[in-house]
Amino acid sequence: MDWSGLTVGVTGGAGFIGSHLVDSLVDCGATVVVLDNFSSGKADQVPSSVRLVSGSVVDTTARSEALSGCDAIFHIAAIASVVACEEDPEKSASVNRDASLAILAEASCPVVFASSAAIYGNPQQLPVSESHPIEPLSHYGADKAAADAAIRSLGDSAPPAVAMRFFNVYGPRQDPSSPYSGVLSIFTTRAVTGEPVTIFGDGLQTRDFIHVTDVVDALVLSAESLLVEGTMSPLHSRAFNVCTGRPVTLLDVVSAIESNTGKMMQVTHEPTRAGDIRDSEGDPSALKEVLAWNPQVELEQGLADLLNAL
Ligand code: UD2
Repeated sequence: MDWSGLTVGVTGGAGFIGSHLVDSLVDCGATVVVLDNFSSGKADQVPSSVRLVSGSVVDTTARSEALSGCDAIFHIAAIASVVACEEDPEKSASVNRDASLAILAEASCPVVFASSAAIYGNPQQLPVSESHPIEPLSHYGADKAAADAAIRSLGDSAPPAVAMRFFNVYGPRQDPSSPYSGVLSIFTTRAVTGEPVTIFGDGLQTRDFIHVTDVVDALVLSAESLLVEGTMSPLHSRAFNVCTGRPVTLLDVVSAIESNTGKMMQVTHEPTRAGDIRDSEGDPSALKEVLAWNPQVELEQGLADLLNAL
């Protein structure tokens, strides 16, 4: 779709997922406004043509400055670390839940919300489809679940909105520097520097890794559906998994990195992290039914691209 003439607000647009989304929207011709407080985002990840509003999503004035008058809003900003949210549940509630509910209440245009697989808690069956019970194990999951539920309870008089439940997103610009960074950003960086990696547990836990470009495609296509069809869109007032349905073990990940670099990684094992989910595998079929979307990036290719860029 040609987005020329449309003004689009992206919260968290300077961060890992948000900045890739902004690049894509700019390529589609949109005029983009980013609201980011740079707690984890970086201004140099945002194209210079984009208006940057520096502020938090909890700040009513900053929200209004960035988002009022927009034709569509992508609400991506969050405290994305489960551990950080456990350490400061009040902050998680205010950023991840209350600000999201406020954005929904204030919006007069389509809203695409970044929800999370964390809302499901420990899977009761695999793959996890959208009808799986919502039983978050963490404050992060519970706060995302509150906004996800608010979207699913919207009626047809509300502006169109959808919740997109991200599984393990990876790709360029994911910060490897914290112990709670995405495992692929840590492992690829260390494979290149030759530093050892730690596997928590036996390495047979599985994750459904999805490349950030496939996530961005899902976000843009979902917004297009809401813009064109409004509340008649099959996405309105619903939630969808954003995943590949192709889980891999951490040991598979290490092997894939080793065959790419031709070097053995130094791997040590430590006990399983508290609260770690053993297996995660999403069912992407609902999103594939409503959008012309199919994840394109195979894990081997995504890892190769990451390693080449380092
Ligand atoms: C992901 C999300 C989190 C939340 C959660 C929901 C990321 C970065 N985090 O957490 O926000 O949505 O899913 O279930 O996407 N691991 C190691 N060594 C390391 C780092 C990690 O063995 O150095 C393990 C870790 O114990 C886990 C797996 O790798 O078993 C994936 O860890 P992660 O932090 O990348 O993501 P996850 O699934 O805990």
